[in-house]
Amino acid sequence: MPQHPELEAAPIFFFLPAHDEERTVAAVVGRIPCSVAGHPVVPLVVDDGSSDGTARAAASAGAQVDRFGTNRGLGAAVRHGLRRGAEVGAVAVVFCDADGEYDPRELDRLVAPILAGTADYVVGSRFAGGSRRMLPHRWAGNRLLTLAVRALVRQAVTDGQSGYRALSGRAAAAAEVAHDFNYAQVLTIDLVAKGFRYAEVPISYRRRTEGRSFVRLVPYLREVVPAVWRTWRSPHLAEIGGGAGRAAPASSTLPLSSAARATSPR
Ligand SMILES: Nc1nc2c(ncn2[C@@H]2O[C@H](COP(=O)(O)OP(=O)(O)OP(=O)(O)O)[C@@H](O)[C@H]2O)c(=O)[nH]1
Ligand SMILES: [Mg+2]
Repeated sequence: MPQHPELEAAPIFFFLPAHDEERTVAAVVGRIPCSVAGHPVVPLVVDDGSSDGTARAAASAGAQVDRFGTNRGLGAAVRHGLRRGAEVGAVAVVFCDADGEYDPRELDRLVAPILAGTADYVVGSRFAGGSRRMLPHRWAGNRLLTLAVRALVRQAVTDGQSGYRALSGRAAAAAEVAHDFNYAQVLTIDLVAKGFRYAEVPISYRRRTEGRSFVRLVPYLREVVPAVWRTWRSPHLAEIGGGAGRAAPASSTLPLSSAARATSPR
């Protein structure tokens, strides 16, 4: 028997994509638990070409920092974080925004279905536990895109744009983020089409009070709609059960229809 079994356990890798978040990033890092269910938690900040002191603030709060020389976009930052988590052999790879909207202290909720072996991809839903305070136009945009993702993946998605998610190590290794701009919709389509089991857990949410949001409706839709279409039509996904017009093979904790089949992840 090892004397300190927690030191033997595979880590949970928790990264924050961050662009110009020097005012909030240290507090978010500071809320990341040191361990969950005996798994040490490794914090990383992916500094996406910030022009402020984000990297310094993150490092002083105790996170590793990977820094892009230029701003590549949120999708690129998340792709990088997922790859880093897969490389270290993490049992789960988790990420949330660096702006303080999500609470890293709820990490145990996010990883519980993965550690229990009942899901491979867990999204923290701001709506699963009742509606949250969100600006009306953001709420409307969220609903619209959530319904679109829900229709494509045929899972009971309630928050398609959540910025708080957890993936099993295998899901993180297999995930492909189709564009650099963001990940929200394409990551879900990619993983569900590959047969990874989807689940949601309720999370808390408070609106950003510092820094600057990168969401602007027209540029957002201009980037996201073609990327969603490309991901959904991908011949690669079609080969493995996803792709246009095919039923997603993954199961859900909240099945939309009894037709949803449960399959093992690849
Ligand atoms: N603005 C921006 N954010 C990025 C980029 N790369 C990484 N991020 C980080 O991605 C996370 C999500 O960005 P947000 O602007 O908060 O997006 P959002 O949460 O959908 O929008 P808000 O609700 O207004 O905060 C934050 O932690 C950002 O710092 C980028 O290229 N631009
Ligand atoms: Mg945010």
